[in-house]
Order: sequence, then C-alpha cells, then structure tokens
Amino acid sequence: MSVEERLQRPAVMGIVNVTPDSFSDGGVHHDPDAAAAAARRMVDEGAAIVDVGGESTRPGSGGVSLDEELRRVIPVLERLEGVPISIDTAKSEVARRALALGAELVNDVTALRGDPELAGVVADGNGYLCLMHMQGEPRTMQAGPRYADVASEVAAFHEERLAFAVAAGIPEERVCLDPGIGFGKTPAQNFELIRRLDLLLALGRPVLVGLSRKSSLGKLFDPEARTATLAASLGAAVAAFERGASIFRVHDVREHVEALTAAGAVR
Ligand code: HH2
Repeated sequence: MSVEERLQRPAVMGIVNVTPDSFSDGGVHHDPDAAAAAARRMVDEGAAIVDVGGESTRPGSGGVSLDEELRRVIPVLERLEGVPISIDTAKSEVARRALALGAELVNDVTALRGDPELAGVVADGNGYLCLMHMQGEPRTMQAGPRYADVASEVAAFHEERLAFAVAAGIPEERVCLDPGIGFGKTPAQNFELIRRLDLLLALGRPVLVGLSRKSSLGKLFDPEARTATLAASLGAAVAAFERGASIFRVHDVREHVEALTAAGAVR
C-alpha cells in the first residue's frame, strides 16, 4: 500500500513523547502505562497513526543513548498491540525492534543521515518512512540558520534524500516528506516553507507537517515563547492543509481532526 492510501488526506498523527524533556509535553507520558493510554485515546479521537518517540529533538537537546531510548519506547510499544504506530527515531536498532513489534512507519528527523543502517532496516521491515529536513543538529540548529532560498533548498534536499531511500530499497510510494518546521529555521523561514509548499509537493510525495505547539507560532504573540497555543496550532494546520499538506503531526488530536474535517468539508 502507498502512504497516500494508508494515510488519506488529511490524516492526523498523534504525538506520544516518552521523554522527560520534550519542549511542550516533556514528562507527561514518561510512564509506559500513561503513554500507552494516551496513544489509545488518540486513536479513539481519530488519529490515523500515533508517533512514539524516546528522544527529544527540541532546540539545545543533546540526544540519548541507545539503551535509554530502548528503555523508554519498547515497554510502550509492547502495550500497543493493534494500535497503528510510527516510531520517531534516528537509530536503526530502535526502528528494527519497533517494526518487529508492529510499527508501520519510521519517522526519522535526520532523513537517513544519522545511522547508516537505518535505510536497510526500513527496507527489510517493509516500513513506511518519513524523511524530515533539518539544518544542523538539535544542539545547535537554532543558532543562525542560513539559506539562500529556504523552500527550494528544502525541496532539493528531499529530492536527493528520496533518491537515496529508493536506492536503498525503500519503495518511493512508501515515503512521505516533511519540511521540518523549527529544525534549523527562523519563524519567517518556517512560514515561507508552508507558503511555498508547492515546491515540496512537486516531488510527488505526500507532505507531513509538524506545526503543533511550535515556538514560531507562539512568537507571533510573545517573542520569548517556547511553545504555542492550541488555537495557533489549529490555524497553522488548516493553512498548511490548504496548501496541500496531507499528514499532521499533532499533540491535540481531537481538535485537529475537527478543524481539518471542517476545512476538508469546505473544499
Ligand atoms: N517535530 C518534533 C519531533 N519530531 N518529526 C517530524 N517528522 N516532524 C516534526 O515537525 C517533528 C518531528 C518536535 O516536536 P515534539 O515531538 O513535540 O518535541 P520534542 O522533539 O522535544 O520531543
């Protein structure tokens, strides 16, 4: 099945961060029972898939060890049999274990640049794949991001990464692309990426966006903001939907399902 068939537009991906330090929900789902209950609730609220992650990628974050990441996510995945799962990881061993436990999609914020084994694991496991653009690395990415033309550079990056994934044996129709909102971008660059989403869509793959609670939205109201309100997140998601985004990675599932269903009805 292709990504478009499996995650029909608009599809909502619920976020379950099993971390103590995520930028907007750190610590909320650190206990495996609480995390699994949250994931099931998101599916009840209309999420097409739930993205489970054990490593925060917030600006300034330094990463976690393989053992720690496995210790965080495996107990959650073991409690989620039958729930559609995406694993948010850049580590091949985490992805391999997650796919064996039934995960469908690997969400890699490094777009297969972090771990040389990951592409093979996704190919062998017949997983769907999300490739995300990031300039730099989480520890330093917000220190002066630079682009000559952000939208065309992100599209060119994805053209190259998609070809890399396909060469590694991952069928093109199983891949979706993400501009990586907030990953080495100023607020203005993030908004430009959404405004010019057609450049990314021209590659012919579904586009996933993660705008939920991101500080670029909060900074519209408070220059010191590190997160954003639900209302601002919904407005941005609908704007991205109108420009062709398909999959929405969000913390507040029910509200996004309602907003996007309404936006879809108007179309
Ligand atoms: N954003 C975050 C993490 N993973 N994956 C994709 N594909 N796209 C995104 O925009 C994206 C992502 C950051 O958000 P969050 O998971 O809420 O926080 P943290 O990284 O601090 O855990």
